[in-house]
Amino acid sequence: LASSAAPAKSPSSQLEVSGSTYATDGWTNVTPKILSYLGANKHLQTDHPLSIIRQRIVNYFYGAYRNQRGNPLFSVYDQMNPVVTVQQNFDNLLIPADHVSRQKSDCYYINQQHLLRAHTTAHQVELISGGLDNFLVVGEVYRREEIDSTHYPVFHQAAAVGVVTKDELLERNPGPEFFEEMWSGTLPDPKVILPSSKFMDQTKQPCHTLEAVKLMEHEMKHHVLVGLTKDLFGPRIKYRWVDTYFPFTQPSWELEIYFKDNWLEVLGCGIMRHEILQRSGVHQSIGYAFGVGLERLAMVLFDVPDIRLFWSNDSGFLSQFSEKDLHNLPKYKPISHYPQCTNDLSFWLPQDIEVDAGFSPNDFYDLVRSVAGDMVEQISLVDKFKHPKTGRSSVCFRIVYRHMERTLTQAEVNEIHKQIASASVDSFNVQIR
Ligand code: FA5
Ligand code: MG
Repeated sequence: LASSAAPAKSPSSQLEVSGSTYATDGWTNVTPKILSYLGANKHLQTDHPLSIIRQRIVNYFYGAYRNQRGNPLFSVYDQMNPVVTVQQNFDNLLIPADHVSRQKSDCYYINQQHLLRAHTTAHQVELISGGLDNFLVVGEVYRREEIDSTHYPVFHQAAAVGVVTKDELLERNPGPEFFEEMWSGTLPDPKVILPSSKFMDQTKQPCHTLEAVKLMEHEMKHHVLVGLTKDLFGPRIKYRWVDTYFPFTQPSWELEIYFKDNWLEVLGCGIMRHEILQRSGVHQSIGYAFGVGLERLAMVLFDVPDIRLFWSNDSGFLSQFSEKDLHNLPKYKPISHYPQCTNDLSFWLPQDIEVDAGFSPNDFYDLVRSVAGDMVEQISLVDKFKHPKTGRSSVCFRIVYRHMERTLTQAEVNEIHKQIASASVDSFNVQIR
């Protein structure tokens, strides 16, 4: 399937990304549009709502957690290079080689070895190996995603790790002898790659006692994360914990917040896989880790209805936020609501190509982003059809156009729609119906 129009390849098959040069290969799927987000640093921009959220999170950690000398326990890293290796983003975190999250259809690869980080957890192992035990990593992450009001291909995360030694945990919770058993006889062999923790006991890892896990779980959920949630949203915020699975934590949970009549997932967390600590040179310790989406928090805190607004340069949006008053934050006032315009696009895929078998909807979404940018509010795959005689597959996408800052004319939408159609023909060799 030819998609020459999409990836950002130069004729020399090299790509320059934040000052370094990378050879492109069959994995390269970053687009110029996506690369244009590098260095935007919305989380560091004065008066930007994402920067306000970052400061609120950092202030909470600085305020609530101090070491014996009274210094902040957590160190903060907010300018790490978003270009990471496959090892950082996946291998170091025990993400199995065949895990879906590694697929080309889900990540932005620079080449087979490098990608734009898909989560800020990608920096976890290098920081622990460097000797840190409590830290936050804040930055933007990149994922090939569907298009709707709560998903965007570039968004921001704060990922954190809190590691305590056996002795520290003992000191905080003096008493029972069960801690002696905490790292008992069944320590994992660090050289053995475990297939996937998905099939293991999700209540705890074999090397941990239930008591140690429960103590860490309580510390993480009810002190650190509920503490943060209430600090941000006030004591009456409605939340719930949902059991989940991550390859790098066990057990694992998600925190959801009730927002606009729906449960909105804001973070993932869990007890760190012991192998990760072991391989980072940390042995007599247990840790928790979490990763929270800044846009999701900002949407709840400021009542921002659409994730695209965080990329708006409109002064009507930005002037509503001020870093001067971090604890008395205004709700977002919609500048105005511009009308939507909906157009369908149907095409025949090439012979023997089907949805998710040679044609990934995420490829189409990237193409739309490259052509139409933020004029598109939503896309959905509304129909799939296989012709009984020719065997060819046809798809229909419904594209909802709405600009955040002005009214689009029907002529303008038709023109962009036509450009999307012809770019699809060029990139995917499809036939418009
Ligand atoms: C992760 O990225 C894990 N690294 C989190 C983690 C860290 C778990 C450490 C355990 C230990 P997930 O893909 O669920 O998990 O993303 C975490 C959060 O990022 C989500 O809860 C959500 O708030 C936010 N998020 C995810 N995808 C998007 C998106 N497309 N747009 C905006 N926010 C998103
Ligand atoms: Mg999730």
